[in-house]
Parts: sequence; C-alpha cells; structure tokens
Amino acid sequence: MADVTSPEYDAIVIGAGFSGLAMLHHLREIGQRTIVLEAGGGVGGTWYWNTYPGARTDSEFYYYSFSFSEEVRNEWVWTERYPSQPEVLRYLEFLASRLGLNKDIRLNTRVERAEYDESTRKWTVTTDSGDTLTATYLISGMGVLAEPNLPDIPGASSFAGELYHTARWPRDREVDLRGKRVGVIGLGASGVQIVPVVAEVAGELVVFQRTPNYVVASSNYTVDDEWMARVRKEYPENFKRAREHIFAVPFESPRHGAKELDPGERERIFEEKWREGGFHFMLETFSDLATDEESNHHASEFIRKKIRETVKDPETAELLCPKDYPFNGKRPPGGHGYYEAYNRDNVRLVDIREHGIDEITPDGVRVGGVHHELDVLIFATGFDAMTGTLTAIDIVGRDGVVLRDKWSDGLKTNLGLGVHGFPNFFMILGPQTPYANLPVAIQEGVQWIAGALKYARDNGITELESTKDAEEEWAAQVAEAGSATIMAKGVDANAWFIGANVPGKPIEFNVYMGGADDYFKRCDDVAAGGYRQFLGS
Ligand code: N01
Repeated sequence: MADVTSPEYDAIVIGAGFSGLAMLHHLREIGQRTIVLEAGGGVGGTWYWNTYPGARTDSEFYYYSFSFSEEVRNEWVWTERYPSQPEVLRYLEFLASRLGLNKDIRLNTRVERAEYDESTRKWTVTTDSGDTLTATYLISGMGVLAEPNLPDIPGASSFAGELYHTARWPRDREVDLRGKRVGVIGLGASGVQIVPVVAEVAGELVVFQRTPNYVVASSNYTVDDEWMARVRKEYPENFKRAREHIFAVPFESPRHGAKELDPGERERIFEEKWREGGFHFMLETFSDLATDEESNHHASEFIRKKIRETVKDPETAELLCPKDYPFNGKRPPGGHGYYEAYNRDNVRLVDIREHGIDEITPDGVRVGGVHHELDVLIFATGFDAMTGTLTAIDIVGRDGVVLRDKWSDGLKTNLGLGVHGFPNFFMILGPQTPYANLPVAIQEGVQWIAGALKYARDNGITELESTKDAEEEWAAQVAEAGSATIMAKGVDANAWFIGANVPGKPIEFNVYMGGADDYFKRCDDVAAGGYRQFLGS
C-alpha cells in the first residue's frame, strides 16, 4: 500500500467523495499504488460540503449507494427513505473505514495544477502547500456539482449580516437562524430543500425567486428492519436493473406515452406516481415526458394544478407556477413540504424575474425599489456544473495545452472518460457522461477505468489516450441526443446541464441525454473492443 509521504504513485485520484473512494478501492484491487488527494478536512465530497439545513438525497436509499462491496452492503443500515446529508456522509465514512481506504487519502490537500511530461510519461501534481507528487495516471473524482456559483449581484460584498452559500455551509459551528430575518436566493434542489426547514425556525423568511421550479413532492419515511433486509437481498438485482435504465435507477420503464391515454386514465397515473413521489413521477408515469411537447404539457399542467391546490394565496401560487419552460427543462427537485412552506405567515415570496435584484445592501436586499431587511442571506445559487472543478485548476496535457483552453469553444471528451491530448488522464463523471442517478454512474465509471488500466498493464500499453476522431464523434452524439429531448428547453430555464446557469459559459449539453443504459453499453463495447478509441492519435 502507498506511503502517504512518498511522492511516486501509479495513480493519483483527486477527490474523496463517492467517486474517489470507489476509485481507490478498485485501483487497489488491481494492485495500483494510489493516493487520493482531498481538499476537504474529511471524506465525503458533496456530502462533506453541503451541510445546509434540510440537505438530503433526492434518490431513495436503495439505489443511492454502491453495490460492489458485500461487507458494506450487509453491514450498513439506512434509516430514511431519502437519507439526510449526515446519514450519507456517515455511509461514506463507514465505506472508507470498512474498506481500509483512509490510509491512502491525504486530507486538507487541494490540487492546484497537474502537468503531463511527455518524456517521462508521468503526471506531476502540485498541491496548495507546494508539494509535488508524480504518477502514471491522473484521475479526477472532483464531482459534477461541486464548484459553487456565486452570482455577481451588485453590493454583495457590502452585506454586513451573515452570508452563506449552501455548498459552503459552516462546518465548525451551528448556524442559529432562530427568530432571524433570513433571505434565500436560488430555488434549485438546494433552495427547495432549505426553504421549508429554515421557515420553521426563522422569524421571517424572504424567498427571492427568479425562475420557478417544477417541484415534485417526495414523502420521506423511516426504513424498518424488514425493508432493509429485503433491500440487502435485492442489491445485486437492483443494481443490474439500474444499469439497464435510462436514469440508472431500478425502476420499471413506462410503456405508454401521456397523450396516448384518455384524460381520466392519464390523471389516475399521474396521481398514483405523485403519491409515490420524486423520481417515480418523473420516470414511471409516461415514456415520452422528456421527448414529446404535448405529453410534457400534461405533466407540466398536473404540477401547476398541485401548486395551486397546495398554496393558499392565489397570487403566490401563480408566481410559483413555472410557465415559461416545460417540466424537465430544469432538473426537477424533490420537495419535502416546499409549497406548503408558503402558507406560513413568516414566509414571503419576492419575484425577481422581471427586474432582478437592484442591489444587496449592508442590511438587506433591494428589489424594485423595496428594501427587505435581513440578518442572514443564503445563496442557494448552484454550481459551475460538470466542468467547473476541472477548469478551476490547471490541467496541462501534451504541448502545454490546458484543459480549460481546450474546452473554451466547446466540450470534447471521449465518453466523458478521457480527452485527446491528455494521456493517462481519466474523469469519473466527466462532462458528457449521462444525466443519471450518480452512485450507479460512478460505480460503472470507476470499474471501467480500472478495467482500462488493467488492460493497459497486461498488454504493455504505456499511454491510454482518446483518439481525436472518437471525441469528435462523441461530441456530435451528445449534441444530437440532447437536442432530441425537452431538456433542450433548459436554455430558457438557465439549466446547469446545458451550461445556461453560469454567465458566459458556452451553451451546449454538458451531459449525455441518450440514456445511462445506452451509455453503459457503449462503454462496455469500447472495453470489449480492446479500448481502440483510447489508444491515441
Ligand atoms: O442549483 P441550481 P442547486 N439571481 O443551479 C438561482 C443537485 N442537487 O444547488 O433558475 C437570482 O439548480 C437560479 O435562478 P434561475 C441537483 O442535480 C441535488 O439548487 O437561474 N437567482 C436557481 O434558482 C441539482 O439540479 C440535491 O433563474 C439566481 C438557483 O439559483 C443541482 O445539484 C440537492 C442567480 C440555482 O439552482 C444544482 O442544484 C441539491 C442570480 N444572479 C443539489 N444566480 C439532491 O439530490 C442563480 N440563481 C437532494
């Protein structure tokens, strides 16, 4: 096993979240001397950083975990249908300790630069403390929704109260919001989770909404022993089913399109799946909600009806109804009492769609000339998704080309796994990987990468590098698959998956919308064909 003071490795993995932990385990299995470098003070990645009140998964526990370790599967106990952030973090800490991973993880170590030396065929990584480490392989497990997006709102730095971003919530102290005047900017999955929880304790909660979301109700409940025992037995089968699903979840795919059925039957199915909640509504109602405008319209209308039924004040309800883009035009968040929160006397919704925020002042936020006094301001403003972590550091490939520059006029990757010009560099959940339930996509990704490295070693291949042709073909495929979906309307909704949430970022699909099942098959085919598309030129 690697000695953490030694500077020479077979592989350096960046990040100790779901991706980095699984990668380390699988690299050890094939005898690669590996070190994981982690910026945080603990393992967990997303689940280490996102400690904001109300943070929990939008996926149910039985498919939001790994299937590869029988010990972990059998010993770990999930307690909630939608596990809370502390529980997912504990799961990852348990996984790291049960698989003995911690000794090869260096915490509080931020990678600033990685450069490939063509003469030695090694990567040299420089950390924030100035240390350098070298390895044959460099693997990013830096996460897809990890680089916080801080909007450029006039006056933001003048705010004299407490200012937080959901993804950088303080870890060293309790944030006491009791009785305070709290403002929230941003209503994606993070904002939608924090609103109802903060509403319960704040004196006053002011929610600043630019684009309303289609929030799908999710009912949470306790996982009892019987359910846990059944899930343990079903893990391998569940994982197999998830691998065959477009969104990498173990669900049945619906057989009918929404417009094929008469209104009564359509409504019955929408109601039934609404009660099951969350992704069941998105994925198990009808086959064509992501591809057919008319069918999608029925789903969008159904959710608007639910909003109007739930929110008592008609004006607030109308503001909360998305009308300018269809359901799935943004990643739909799961709601836990989200719309109900607006029925509380201490919660106010402020529309900032038309004129935006005038300015942030030392003691509040001014909108349309009205000043809202606040003690605390929370940015739930999301992330520079998919590429943000990779372009925030200098990753330098052949001929001194920096990855960020290579992608400045459009993404180019081979299956989101590798990049031409960057030999022996791999990405777990890189841009252009599928829009899917992430633990399953991560497990597939790390196993594919470990398989490729083993193949290279067994066959005397010193450089694995995407061919130029393969990445051009993949870019075309990603664009074509995306444009065939409703998600292309994400441009009108500032969706992160199309790059529209960060000003100046090129608008293009950052994820593959052709289905996780299709994607996994493509990856299998590349492996079965001897990784030809990764043998350079
Ligand atoms: O971020 P987002 P998120 N002025 O980009 C607003 C995953 N996730 O952190 O839509 C005012 O979705 C922005 O407004 P608009 C999940 O995949 C999962 O919430 O651009 N508002 C939007 O409302 C999710 O999709 C979980 O008009 C501004 C919000 O900020 C992804 O992470 C939990 C603004 C950003 O929404 C991202 O979710 C949390 C400005 N200048 C996250 N700039 C679970 O699974 C931005 N906004 C539970």
